[in-house]
Amino acid sequence: MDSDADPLTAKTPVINLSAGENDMTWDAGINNPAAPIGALGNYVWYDQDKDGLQDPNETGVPGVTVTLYNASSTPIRSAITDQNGFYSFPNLAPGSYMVGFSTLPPNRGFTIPDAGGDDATDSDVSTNIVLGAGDIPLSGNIPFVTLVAGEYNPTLDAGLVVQFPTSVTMLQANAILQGNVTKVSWTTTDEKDVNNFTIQRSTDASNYQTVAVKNAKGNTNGQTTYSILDNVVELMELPVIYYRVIANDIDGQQSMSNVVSVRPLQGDDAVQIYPTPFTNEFTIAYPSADDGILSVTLTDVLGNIITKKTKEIVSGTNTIMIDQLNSLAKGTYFVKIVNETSGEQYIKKLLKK
Ligand SMILES: [Ca+2]
Ligand SMILES: [Ca+2]
Ligand SMILES: [Ca+2]
Ligand SMILES: [Ca+2]
Repeated sequence: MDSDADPLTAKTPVINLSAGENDMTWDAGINNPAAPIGALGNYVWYDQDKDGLQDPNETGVPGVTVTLYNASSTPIRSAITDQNGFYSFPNLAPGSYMVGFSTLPPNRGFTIPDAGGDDATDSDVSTNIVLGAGDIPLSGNIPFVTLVAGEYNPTLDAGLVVQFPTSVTMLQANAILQGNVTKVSWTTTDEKDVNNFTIQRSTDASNYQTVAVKNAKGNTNGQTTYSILDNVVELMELPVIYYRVIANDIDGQQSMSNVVSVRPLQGDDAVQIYPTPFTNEFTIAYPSADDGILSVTLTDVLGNIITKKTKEIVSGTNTIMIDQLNSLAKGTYFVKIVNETSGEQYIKKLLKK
């Protein structure tokens, strides 16, 4: 057994490691009783399979701030993990030390500590874990270790795992009537341990019944869109049908979407748009049960917004005019009407002549 560490800096020469490699052959000996300096370190890595172990295919995490605390929990030094995820605190007198990790990459938490029974290949962060928004850790510490004279302890490691905010960050629903079938679609952002979705329907916006259950992807980074079809042939005489989507987590936690609606009856108490096709302008007659805010967005078939208007509405029928459309090219457009107060949405295809 040799010693690779420089006795003054307690650093080894530059070691070239390929991604994920954790070279255990670099050791620091205790062969210099005249200058018994200690050191500790040394690794922060992505624990991709979340087993708490440093596996050969897993890579280091650069840029993590590591803080060294003395026996009275006072921070005395800090370091940043290098491009391979390594850090070290050389030149340490014998004593008790604690190491903390902060400035983690976005949406990362700490993996399970002390897995597998080998301190050289596990993660040790288990105390002082400070949680931020969405219960995602901001920082966490390894419990105190004692360094004897000249000891080098490279086993103080931190494994990071993907951790998204609880449930889903956002659950946005939409509904559109296609003949006798409602297409209910919804978009999630950053799912975390979502089991499935319950799609519910109501005819009075108060009592809901489940009409479908759809399995979730479970864990996602970014947006995912789902949809189901609901046959409403027996409900076509109703003025309005409401829907909502509930995300069910594995642990039973739930998140609910906005309420959306479709209006099978294009009668007196439903949204009317005239004239269609339109030329320079069209008017929307929107019956509302309550006071609120209505937004109207006109888009082309690609979803590009032509114009958007917002208006305060009152209980009863409200009209809102979209004008100055003369210069618009002939063709198909969509108008999306959203009751910003109740969450109801209504989408209608329009023709410009
Ligand atoms: Ca692992
Ligand atoms: Ca351990
Ligand atoms: Ca360890
Ligand atoms: Ca290590």
